[in-house]
Amino acid sequence: MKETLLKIREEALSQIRATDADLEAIRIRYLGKKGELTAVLRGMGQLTPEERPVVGQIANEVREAIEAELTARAEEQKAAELDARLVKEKVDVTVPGTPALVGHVHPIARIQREMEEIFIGMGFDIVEGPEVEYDYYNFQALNIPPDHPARDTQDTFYISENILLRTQTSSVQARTMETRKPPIRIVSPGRVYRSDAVDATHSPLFHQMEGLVIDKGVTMGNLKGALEMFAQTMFGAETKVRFRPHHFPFTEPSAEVDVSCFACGGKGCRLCKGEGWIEILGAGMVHPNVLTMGGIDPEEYSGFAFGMGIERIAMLKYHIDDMRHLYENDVRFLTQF
Ligand code: 2U9
Repeated sequence: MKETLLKIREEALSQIRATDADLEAIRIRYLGKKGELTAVLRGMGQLTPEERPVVGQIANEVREAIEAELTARAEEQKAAELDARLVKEKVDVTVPGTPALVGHVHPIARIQREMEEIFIGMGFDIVEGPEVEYDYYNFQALNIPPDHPARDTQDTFYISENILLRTQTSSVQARTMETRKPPIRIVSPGRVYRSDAVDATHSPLFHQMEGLVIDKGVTMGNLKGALEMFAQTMFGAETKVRFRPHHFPFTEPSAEVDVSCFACGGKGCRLCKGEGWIEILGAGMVHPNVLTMGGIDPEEYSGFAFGMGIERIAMLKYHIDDMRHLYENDVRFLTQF
């Protein structure tokens, strides 16, 4: 019986130590209710009283040895499994990641912000208003009555008899005159609409920034100073400003305003078409009729106004030769800014 026990121990231990040992199966095989060691213990009744404690002790030692080996191997197997998992699930943190594509501000929005910053620096407020507008604020309040020829040159999208898509952001300024008291110093950036065919310099939707200053004693000199400051900040400190007489219904006197060519310094080049000057905006002193319609006494107050196309400024500054690039949203174009 002693030999049987020692043989069981030897067999069990060698099975436990085998590489792919199924420890639970081995435990059941030797220590389970119907296991080999249990069978030997059951047969101990046949032993003499002297043999019983000796064999009993050996049997206990064998059981303890098998149990200890099972526990040790179980620990080993667990550690080996963990090692294998760690190798399998290893993450190489040095592998380059997938770069996230970062968008950026559209050139029109960028120039608009730049323009806003310049005017904010001069004490202007930014005021916005509706794109669907009354005929009154878009035309009549700006000294363009229903039969005025200036309406013909602004091919307008009408929604109804007296509602339209605004053709200029001056409508915002006409509204502001009714709601604010002078001094007024505002610029109104935003989308405007004209029923124009698309080409390199025209689009039925474009962006404007119009400015309005009303106070006591405002002069054309103030207008020129403000526009000079704007032009020099936008195009460079050497930039000169030139006024040419013009006509607008909402200003009197009126002027078209040129800046000296910032590409050639005024000598004449491709950008300024050999002129040395580039037209960038229209301006003038607010017409007394416009002040009166806005509820402001032209005897007490005077003002200047100006208007410019944001696309035009962006195209000049970035040397963009076709306005359509600004609307097509081709990333090969947009990523250049
Ligand atoms: C009020 C009174 C007068 C705004 C002005 C212009 C001259 C002008 C155009 C330039 C090119 C628009 O983008 S464009 O098509 N604008 O030439 N705008 S004076 O005059 C005003 C505005 C508001 C109450």
